[in-house]
Order: sequence, then C-alpha cells, then structure tokens
Amino acid sequence: LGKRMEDHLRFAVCYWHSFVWTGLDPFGGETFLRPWFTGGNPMELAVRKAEAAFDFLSRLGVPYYCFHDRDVAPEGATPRESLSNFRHMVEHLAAHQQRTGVKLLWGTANLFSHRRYMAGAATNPDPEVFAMAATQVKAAIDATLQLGGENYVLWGGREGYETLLNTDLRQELDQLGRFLNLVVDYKHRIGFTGTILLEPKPREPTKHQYDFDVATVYGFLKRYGLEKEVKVNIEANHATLSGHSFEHEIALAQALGIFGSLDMNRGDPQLGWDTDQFPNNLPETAIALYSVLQGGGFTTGGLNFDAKVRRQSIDPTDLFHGHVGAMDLCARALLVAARMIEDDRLAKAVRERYAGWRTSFGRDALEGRLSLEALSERVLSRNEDVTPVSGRQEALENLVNRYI
Ligand code: GLO
Ligand code: NI
Ligand code: NI
Ligand code: NI
Repeated sequence: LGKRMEDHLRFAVCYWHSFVWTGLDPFGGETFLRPWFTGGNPMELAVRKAEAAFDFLSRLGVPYYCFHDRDVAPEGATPRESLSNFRHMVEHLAAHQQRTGVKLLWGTANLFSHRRYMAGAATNPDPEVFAMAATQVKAAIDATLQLGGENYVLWGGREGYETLLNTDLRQELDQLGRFLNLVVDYKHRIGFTGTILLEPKPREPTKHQYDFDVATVYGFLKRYGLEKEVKVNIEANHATLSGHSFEHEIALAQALGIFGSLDMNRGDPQLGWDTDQFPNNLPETAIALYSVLQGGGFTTGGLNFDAKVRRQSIDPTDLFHGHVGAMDLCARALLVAARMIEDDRLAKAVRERYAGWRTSFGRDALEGRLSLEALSERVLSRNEDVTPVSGRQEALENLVNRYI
C-alpha cells in the first residue's frame, strides 16, 4: 500500500475512560479512588489529572490521545467560568504535549452528561440549550485547532428520543442538520483543516438514536448537504449493537466516501449495550483492519481505544496492560490483514466472482446502458437458463484463519 506498517499504528488513548471515569455504574459508586479524584479544588484536581494522564501516555509510548472538554476541565458556576476553566486547562495540555511529544488525534465536546442535556443538545427544542451546545462545540473546536488536533468528533450523545408521543422527529432532525452546518461553517472560517467526524451509535443512551449506524448517518448527511464535509468515526461496539459487523460499517463508509477514523473496542455478544472492552480477538480485528487496508488505510484518522477496564480493576497497571494488549493485538491484526492482501487468494476470489464485469455485455448491462427490454430480449433469445457464478464462501471464511 506504499505505506510503512508504523504509518497505520495511529493509536490513541481516550481521556474519558482512562482518567475520568471513577468506576461508577448504575448500581454502585466510585471504585477507582485515583489520587486526582479527591483532595483539592476542581481545578487543582484537573491539573493533577492532566499530569497523571500525560505520565501514563508517555510511559505507554502511545502517539495520540483524545478528550472531551469536560474531561479535562470542570464545569464552572456559569458558562463563562466553564469556558475560562477549559481555556486554562488547554494551556496545560499544550505544555504537556510539547513536553512529551504526545499528539491530539481529535477533540470533542461532552454534550450529554450535564442535566441540561437530558433531552438532547442540538436536537433539544429549548433554544437556550441549543445555544449552550454551540458554545461548548465552538470552544472545543478552538481548542482542537490550538492543540494541533487532526480531527473533531461529534458523537450524538442524547440526540434521539424516548417516546414519539412528545417528539417532533422532523423538527429535531432539521435542528441537528442546521447545527452541523454551523459547525462545518465555523471550521472553515477559523481555518481548521481537520475532518469533522460523526460517530454513529444505536440504542444508547436514548431509545432511538438519530445517528443509528453508518447508513443512517449517510442519509442524514445527504439530506442536509454535508456528505462531502463530514465523515464518520466508527466504533466496533456500536457497529455490533446496530446488528452489523465492524467490517461492514467500515466497508460501507468507504464505499460511500465517508470513512474517517475508528474507535477500537469490543462488545459482548450476549450483552445489549456498549461494554467498551479492550479489543482482544485476533481474527475479528484482522478482518476489520483488512477492510481498512483495502480501502487505502487511514488518510487522517487512527485507532482510538474507546475502551475501559472493569470496575474491579482498581490497580492502574491493569489499565496500562489493557492498552498494551490492545496495541499488540491491533499490530498483529494489521500484519494478518497485510498477509490477506499480499497472498492474493482473496483478491482472486473477488476477481472471479466479478468476471462478468469484464465482458462487453457485462459492462453494458451492469453499468445500466441496456434497457429492461434489451435485457429480456437477450435472456429470452437463449434456450437455456442462467448459470450462476459460484461464490466459494465456506472455503474463504476458513482461509482467513490460515493467515493468523
Ligand atoms: C459512547 C461513545 C463515546 C464517544 C465519545 C467521543 O458510546 O463511544 O465514548 O466515542 O463521546 O465522541
Ligand atoms: Ni494552571
Ligand atoms: Ni466512541
Ligand atoms: Ni461507545
């Protein structure tokens, strides 16, 4: 592919699961008790957290990190104070980046944790909430630009509904489309050259999420004239929650021209929610990365570990090992994927299956140059039925295991 292996190893650690989450779940409180969670005012804690985060990132030797505005700086008593907290902490991040060489893969804003967003952010019918969301996104894009971030991500958070009985679906979609247009417009005005990425996710936290999967997001982007401006950040566990495989979502995004970046993690086939486990399955990851390589690899995005340790993993070394194991697995999966490409047996199977495209009738028919009449004339003029091409599915699916 004309790239060195290292060029694909664009790993990132996410701030939220690694340095912010305290082990809280719907049934129990904090379990992690890290030193930067207590003992000082919120800004002092944020400063200590950033120090610990960059210590972790540089020990790990990871090239990138990702964060939400609220991961790195506490909310203030007013929006103005929140903004000044954030700006102050961005200066700290800039200094840490400079010192350690760790870079920002993408920035984002948290538009889902605060109670003001309980009914959505951009889709919220309250214009003050819409304006607050805009305020946060503006500041987060400014920070991403300042920190040399390569992309900007929007995960819908609570952009969805719980019941249609009090929801104007059409109005909410229009709001989301307008919001995103404002974001794209702003990005151009300030000269941010990174890509805006939407992160599709079904089912969680609202019952029906407007950005359900890649196909849904593409339809949305088309409708609001954004399909050339916005790409997607695809998460493995989100793909499986929407009933797709990770590789399906990747391949579809590539086919539609909106592939951007990946959130790497793994769901539990038995569980119906986003469990965010570290990727740990080689064949599964190899097949997903094979799709990435086939589509030309990463042009801008990378592999962000949107993954967390379990609540009882209170020892931070487990968090370290989670990332080491995941990076090792992805590197091995990339080697497997490269072998799948080099070996040519899979490519040959595709060529065989699409042989019809190379005949002159094939091209005329499949490119739509023959009418229904012309097509039926050809079929009816022959005195035999069509012989279908064999797909050799089973042989290929087993073949994949031999590259491992
Ligand atoms: C939640 C999402 C979330 C996003 C993050 C960045 O399920 O995966 O973690 O990745 O907000 O957009
Ligand atoms: Ni300071
Ligand atoms: Ni994610
Ligand atoms: Ni997720």
